[in-house]
Amino acid sequence: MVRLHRVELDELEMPLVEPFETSFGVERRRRFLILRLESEDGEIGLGECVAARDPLYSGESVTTARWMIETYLLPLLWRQGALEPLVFREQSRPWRGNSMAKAAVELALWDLWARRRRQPLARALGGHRRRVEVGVSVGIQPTVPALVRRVGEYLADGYRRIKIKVRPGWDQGPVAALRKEYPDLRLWVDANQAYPPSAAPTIRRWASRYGVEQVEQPFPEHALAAHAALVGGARFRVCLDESITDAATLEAALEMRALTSLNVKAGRVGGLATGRDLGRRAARARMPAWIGGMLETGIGRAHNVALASLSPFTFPADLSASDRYYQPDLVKPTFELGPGSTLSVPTGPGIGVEVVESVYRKHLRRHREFRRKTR
Ligand code: OSB
Ligand code: MG
Repeated sequence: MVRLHRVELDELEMPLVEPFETSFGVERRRRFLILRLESEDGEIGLGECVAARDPLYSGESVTTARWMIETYLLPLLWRQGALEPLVFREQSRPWRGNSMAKAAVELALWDLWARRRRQPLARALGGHRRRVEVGVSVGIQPTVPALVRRVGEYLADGYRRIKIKVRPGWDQGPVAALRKEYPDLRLWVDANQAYPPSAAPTIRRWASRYGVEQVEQPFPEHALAAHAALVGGARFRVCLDESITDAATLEAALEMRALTSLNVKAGRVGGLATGRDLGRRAARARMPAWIGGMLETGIGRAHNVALASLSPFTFPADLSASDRYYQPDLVKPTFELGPGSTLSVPTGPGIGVEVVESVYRKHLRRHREFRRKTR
């Protein structure tokens, strides 16, 4: 395979359409890295890094991801020459953690790999769906009536599955109000680890009473036993997000029956190949899996939509239309909500979307370029 010619590692900051509040904080503007690889034959590959400005969702941040990419991962690409995503995954495996940094590189390699074959990324990954079912993840709102109104707007837009962020003090009230206003609503909640294991009985009570279909990551990342205890006898699904970082953590959680639904994010698990593998493992265990989101721009969204086109991912994804996050988005064409609460899977080569240079330049905060050393 051809060698790497040039790399750009950019830091951008983009305002979200509205603030996104979770149990771990509020994001108003998102800071993130975009990696652009260029091969010697002039093909490119794009990857978005989902590490946030601060290490709140996981231990990684924009700064640690930049350091990891510059110090360990790029030297690997220059050395190995072969720009194969699966080779990269094996060669970067000895370095622990840093999954979001690894994923950014792996995503860019997949895009490059698929573009060089003139193949849509979805097909390169083995996906078959032309449209993927999606929902919307709604942040904590200032008041319950504001939440009910916001959800009503998303339903009017055509979203058919709503996930709300919860935390102690923002759970029962909001869920009860939504159930009262929208009796048929397909409702999920996500706590991002905000509850102590002792909260299990109260969570069970309100989730059952108000017909919550799925409770995502109520307890801390390593509290698998607490999640298993909640699974026992629950009428709702218990979904793991932060707890599952690789095949080993998924197998351990399956063994313990600590989950009944799996959120897969390429960034959290180190890339698309591992995300696909986790989906297959879930399917083998007859466990529904679905693709989560990290407020990506159209670049990361395109990778996520491609992954969501694979058969194990049967539950609606946390991948909403571009205008739910950024206006305008970084890419063309943008992602639009289609019939049946779906996004269509791009059919062009690679991720199938192109960067809008004017938007990109407007939000660019830091630019670094690396080239192959000529001798
Ligand atoms: O836990 O799923 C999460 C966003 C940032 C960090 C963590 C999470 C989320 C979301 C947003 O829920 C999903 C999306 O991108 O729409
Ligand atoms: Mg989550």
